[in-house]
Amino acid sequence: SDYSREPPRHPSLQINAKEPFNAEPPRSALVSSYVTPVDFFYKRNHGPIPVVDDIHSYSVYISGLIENPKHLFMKDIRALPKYNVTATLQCAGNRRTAMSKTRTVKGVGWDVSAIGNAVWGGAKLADVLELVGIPKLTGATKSGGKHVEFVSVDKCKEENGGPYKASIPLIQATNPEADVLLAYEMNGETLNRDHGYPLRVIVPGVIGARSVKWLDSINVITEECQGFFMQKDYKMFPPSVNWDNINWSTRRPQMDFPVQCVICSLEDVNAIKPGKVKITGYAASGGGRGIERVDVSFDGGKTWIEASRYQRTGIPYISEHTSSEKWAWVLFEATADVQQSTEIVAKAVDSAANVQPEKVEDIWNLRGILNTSWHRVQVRVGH
Ligand code: MTE
Ligand code: MO
Repeated sequence: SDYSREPPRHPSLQINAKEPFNAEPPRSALVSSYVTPVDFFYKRNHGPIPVVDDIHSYSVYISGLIENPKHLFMKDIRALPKYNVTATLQCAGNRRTAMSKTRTVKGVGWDVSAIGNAVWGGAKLADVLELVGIPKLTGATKSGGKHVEFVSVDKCKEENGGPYKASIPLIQATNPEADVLLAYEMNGETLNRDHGYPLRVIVPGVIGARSVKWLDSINVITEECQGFFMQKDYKMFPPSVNWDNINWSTRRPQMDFPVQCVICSLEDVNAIKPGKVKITGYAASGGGRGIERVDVSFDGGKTWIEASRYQRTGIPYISEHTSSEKWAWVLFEATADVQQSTEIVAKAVDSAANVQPEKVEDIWNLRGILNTSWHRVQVRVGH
């Protein structure tokens, strides 16, 4: 594999793996703006970054169990109505390093920043699929297509040198309200190479693994995609399953991500002066479920206060409010007087009243995915 044509990257990214390139920003970068700047958006790759030289000849081939297979060029996709969707993308492996501390797990180590919030601009997949004769809100095509598979052009060792792929159900793909995009812009700029130039899928509310970058083709198929990343990875197993007794076919591919929150203004261990401490962080839930509440404890979990939440600075967040961005994270803050060394803890509740698990041990799984345990940071107070 060829890593000689990787794009330039911001020097402050923490590199978790060099080839393929996997990196995350410092925690503090995530709470310095509601929309994560492209440079500070985590980069999660499984192979070298593809090079698309000729944008005019670039096309996405849509075929499979449909009546009118078609090559769509960028001009065809840009001719469709353009939507800007603010959506948080989170890798299922976010916070894996912390899970690995209880018992070793397999996978790239991530701190808490394998997540970002961006404004994605592009065409709705539901509109694209209409161009090949699939009406809105279709559960199955006449020839029995029930899933939409996205195939990339990158080369991954897990696929024996083949491309990265994933699928979502056809009913989600053809639902305009699901806001699944073929995105060519990120934060108002042309999508860059790291994030999928010239075109990527964005599946809001779902683990990042299904938002396929560098889209090459779309297949309408009967069963969900049989690729490695759908069938042999990104599945949630109970703590009793290990590499000797694992049976991948017993679990479904993970789709929606669960409720999550993280304190970003502090590192795992901090030295502070006694007095007022303001903490800030992010909270997000999958499936379009808003954040109902973020609880913060300044005494290791004995007592809790409710954090204030916002999506637009200065405007309080109300999860059922029509103007709230349902696919996007909320930022939160809480302040307390801290006079002695303690542990600060945060946990969120989503609009379906889902809560985060207290202990990472209870959700430990061999692939180290979906660590959503209460987030804890230690502060040592020096007088
Ligand atoms: N698409 C392709 N083609 N190749 C990949 O390696 N990684 C996936 C997904 N789409 C991947 C991909 C994973 S696991 C995640 S979390 C997101 O892209 C990361 O997107 P980002 O690098 O834009 O943050
Ligand atoms: Mo991921």
